[in-house]
Amino acid sequence: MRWYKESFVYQIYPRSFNDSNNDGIGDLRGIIEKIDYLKDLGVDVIWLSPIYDSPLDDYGYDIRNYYKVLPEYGTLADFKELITKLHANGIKLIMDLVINHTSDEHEWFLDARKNKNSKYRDYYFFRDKDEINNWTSFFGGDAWEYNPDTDDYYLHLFSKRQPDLNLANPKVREEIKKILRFWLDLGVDGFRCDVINIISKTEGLPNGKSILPILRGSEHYLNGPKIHEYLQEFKNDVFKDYNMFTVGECVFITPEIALTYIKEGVDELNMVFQFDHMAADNFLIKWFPTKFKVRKLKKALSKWQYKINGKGWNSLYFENHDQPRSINRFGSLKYHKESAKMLATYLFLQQGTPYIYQGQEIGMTNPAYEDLNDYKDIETHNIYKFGRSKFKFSHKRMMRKIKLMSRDNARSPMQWRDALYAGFSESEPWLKVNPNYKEINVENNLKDDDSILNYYRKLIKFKKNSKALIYGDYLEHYPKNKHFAMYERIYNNEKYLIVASFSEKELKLKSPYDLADFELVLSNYKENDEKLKPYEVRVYKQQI
Ligand code: ISL
Ligand code: CA
Repeated sequence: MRWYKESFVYQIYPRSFNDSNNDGIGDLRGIIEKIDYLKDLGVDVIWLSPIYDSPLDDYGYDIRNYYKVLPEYGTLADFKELITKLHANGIKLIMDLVINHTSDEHEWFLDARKNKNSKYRDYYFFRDKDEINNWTSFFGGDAWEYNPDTDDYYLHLFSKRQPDLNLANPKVREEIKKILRFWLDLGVDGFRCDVINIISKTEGLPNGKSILPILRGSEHYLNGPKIHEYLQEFKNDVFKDYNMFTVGECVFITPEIALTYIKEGVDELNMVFQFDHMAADNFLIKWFPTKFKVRKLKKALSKWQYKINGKGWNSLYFENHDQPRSINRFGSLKYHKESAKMLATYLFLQQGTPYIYQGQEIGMTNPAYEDLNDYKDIETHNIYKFGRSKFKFSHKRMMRKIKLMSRDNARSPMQWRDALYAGFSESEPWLKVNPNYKEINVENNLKDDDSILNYYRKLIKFKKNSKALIYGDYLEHYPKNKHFAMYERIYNNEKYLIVASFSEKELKLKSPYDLADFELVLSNYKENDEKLKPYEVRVYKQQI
């Protein structure tokens, strides 16, 4: 059974979720304390961002030891307790799998960088000065770093403390399979595979064609030559023996290429995280805002709905640990509650598995720190340096950008209640809490029947109770309209019609059908009339 199709996934960024021992850092026991909260929300699967031992250059996406839990987060025993308790409550757990690179403190790399004869040398890409290429790193700058010990260079597509693994080496793939089995045998129910479509690089590492300093070389690693071979190997040697699923983070992917991974029958991955809709407000480029974001958002999501339907399965997300909060991007601070509910309904009732990122269910917003030093994310600091030095942008201008786009917007501590540090910890957290925690927090949401959290609970039940909303076909109406979205989901004798306003103004409610033939079954407003109120969403149902 492809159980993931009927599941809601909740992503936890462990460092910022809940701190059980008051050292200012979230931890595994902190998650254990909140299992009831997760159960009441109604989610089926937890995706844990990396909890492995790491020097935290990229907050865990730089792994030092794949078999060990970062001591700040707890122990393997805590992990076992967490998974046992989650399972006892009917919640599954998927781990983050980061295999494009390790930390520069991983024992393989420490040994490899020391001498050319190391047995781990071919685990990475070391090259002499005259052999290196012109590729650039996702985090800005050159993708090669000098290694004084052997007087040569190594490849890193992310930070220089994240050397790329050479998966063309069968020994590396054997190590990965060992890691996969280790966690699966502990009971893990699947993996979110970090930047999985860049793990195969063209042999010989040729120069990239781009003249721009971003993504140069990408034609030699995006969906690289041996990617299918590697994923098939992982599937045949490991995955097929477990009742699990994978979701692959795939950068710069199209639905056509996605299907080469996720098509049912191929099943190299079960879903991908695509980025088309994340580019709707030009955040991928992150420099130039756009006036057409609603239309672009709708277009991107519809494209994936149509092209994947019947062949594979979509993932549905607006937020994760890399993205600013969705209310700031596509909703409204003025209509905070309304827009949070609208966004959830509009997205999650499409075909695919919904992913909720911690805090999204209470409408958390970007913290927008004033001081550059309050940002801890390496990408944020690199972008700042890049903008200042390459484009000569002013400090003020760069701070404006960072407040909008920093990945730390998603990483500020979870807001549990109106108490010091938002109830996340009793000590100063590793990253500042958003000052709006006094209003926006879980406790307030629990008290208010009409809260975002209570709406999420209702919405989750609502979707899970309907085969049409899970499996139904998708048909969009008025795709060009830039103020509202409308689509239907059809399955057997049921039809749902969803209309969602992205406007602060009242809108005329258009419809291709006579709505008198429908029943209104869900909305974020108590009263609904001929006009759509600001950020109003409505779900209509019809038996056909
Ligand atoms: O986050 C991004 C945009 O702000 C992307 O460029 C991001 O780096 C890319 O999507 C890959 O992300 C994943 O791998 C990175 C890690 O830093 C991210 O947190 C992770 O989600 C390297 O492991
Ligand atoms: Ca802690």
